[in-house]
Amino acid sequence: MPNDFQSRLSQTVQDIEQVLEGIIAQGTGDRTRLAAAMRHAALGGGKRLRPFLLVSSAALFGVDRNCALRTAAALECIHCYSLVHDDLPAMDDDDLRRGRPTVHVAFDEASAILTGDGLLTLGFEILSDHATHQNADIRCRLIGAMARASGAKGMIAGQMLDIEAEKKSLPVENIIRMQKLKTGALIEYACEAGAILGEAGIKAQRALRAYAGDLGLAFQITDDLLDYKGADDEVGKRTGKDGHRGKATFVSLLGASGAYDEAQRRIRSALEHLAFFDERAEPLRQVAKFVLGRKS
Ligand code: GRG
Repeated sequence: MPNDFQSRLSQTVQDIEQVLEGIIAQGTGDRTRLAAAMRHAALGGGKRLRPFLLVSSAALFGVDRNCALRTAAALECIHCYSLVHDDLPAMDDDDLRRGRPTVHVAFDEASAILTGDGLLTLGFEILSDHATHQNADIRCRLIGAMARASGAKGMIAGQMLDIEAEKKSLPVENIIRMQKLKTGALIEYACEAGAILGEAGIKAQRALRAYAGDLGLAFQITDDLLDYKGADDEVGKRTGKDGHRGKATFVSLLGASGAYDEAQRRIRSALEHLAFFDERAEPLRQVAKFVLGRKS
């Protein structure tokens, strides 16, 4: 593995692309319209931040990289499904994602719903596969944790709170609660899955959970900041939407500089939680700094 952060990240981007290509071809029969839409949604774009967090967490415990990459591909399928459904007219009604037309624009609305459904179920199929981990107990733990993170007590609950919050003014504690579910749950899963694969001890699990909790919030704050001051072509999606919709965000509550200060505070705290680990946690330290300075 290369040593510096950018090379490590690009290596993971390439590896995940390859694993996803194979899995989508295998899982769909390849030449169908559904396969084309799933490829559009999941391949050739995105920062692959969650996969990077997962393989970097797993590497702390010397987990086989192929197992980590397959688990990371499952997580990315679930993340991509959430983006496809979030972009639908009934949700955020977006026409641009990862610098390309969203799935319902490039295909049609019904295809986008099915594409999301296909990616969601494919994610769980990958986790249940013997090739992901030979130990059935570990596979069950990965599946249970994924269901909790992505389901009605995790990401979906966060999305519902987000929809209900439109045009309301919310105290910062409620925004934190909503964002911990909507965005944080999958980021926390990335680190939790690394610990499950590595059969980590309780102290390591706690340290990783606390790190991921702070990182998830910092990630959401930088997302709000990009929406506030980023440009569509640089960010790869429509910006300025939160203000337009009157959404309560970290920026609307704290102002841009207050929000940035809060993101910095969260990143400092995330780094403190990593003090438990040795130099093998360096990629996790670097990704925390990357989140603070990200431009997309
Ligand atoms: C299941 C409909 C449904 C929604 C779930 C995750 C989510 C809720 C909606 C996604 C919309 C969104 C913009 C959320 C804010 C933060 C976030 C998840 C941004 C996108 O993640 P990145 O920046 O995207 O990691 P890439 O394209 O790099 O993978």
